Amino acid sequence: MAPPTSAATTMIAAEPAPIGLDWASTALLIIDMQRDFLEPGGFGETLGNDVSQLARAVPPIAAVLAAARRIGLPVIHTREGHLPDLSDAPPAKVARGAPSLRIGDPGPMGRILIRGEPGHDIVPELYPRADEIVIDKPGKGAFYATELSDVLQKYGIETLLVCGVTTEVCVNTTVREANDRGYRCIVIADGCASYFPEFHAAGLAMIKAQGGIFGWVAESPAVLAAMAEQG
Ligand code: C5J
Repeated sequence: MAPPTSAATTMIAAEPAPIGLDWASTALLIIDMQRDFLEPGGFGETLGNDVSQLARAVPPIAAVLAAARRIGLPVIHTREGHLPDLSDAPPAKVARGAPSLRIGDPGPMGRILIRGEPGHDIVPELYPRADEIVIDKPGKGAFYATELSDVLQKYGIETLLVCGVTTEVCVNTTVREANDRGYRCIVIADGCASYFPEFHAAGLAMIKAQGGIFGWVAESPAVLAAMAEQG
């Protein structure tokens, strides 16, 4: 994929303030839109969550993904999961809580949160194209124990459009990691979701508080409007 070459600055309506970006140094980062989190029988449901809460993020992400593909933005999908032998799964993570099935146990979509299993895959509506980047991550943050930093450097990325699930866990952790590494994150509010609507709201509020302590928050129509200016 070839990123756009224009160095023009586009403004996006966002909170706490509008933000200008250069599409040539911007990527779309889609966090963990996996069947294990969104569909019944996966990791999310084993933890007792109502997985239907996450479906609302799919249409906004699909719209932004289509626009990103149209304007040639680098697209990066992440997947949380572990190696089949669980060698990258901290015992403290596997043992945590009282789930109906633990990480690695067989479930209706294969072994829970294990790479290569059907549940670990990305939902069909947002399925990565062959030329898009897929980062497998063992943790909540997309930078921990992954090649994401190298990928962003390779593409000369300075700004990330971030969406996915869940707002307060993997999206928030990744945005905080990115912020500490010098990236500007624009979080697409309606392109994120949580099993807990109040945590979704709090997760976004934390990012944009204090003048944008971790980044910016924008709605997908504002992002799409800015992308439409590009082509
Ligand atoms: C969680 C995630 N919630 N992708 N993972 O365990 O947010």
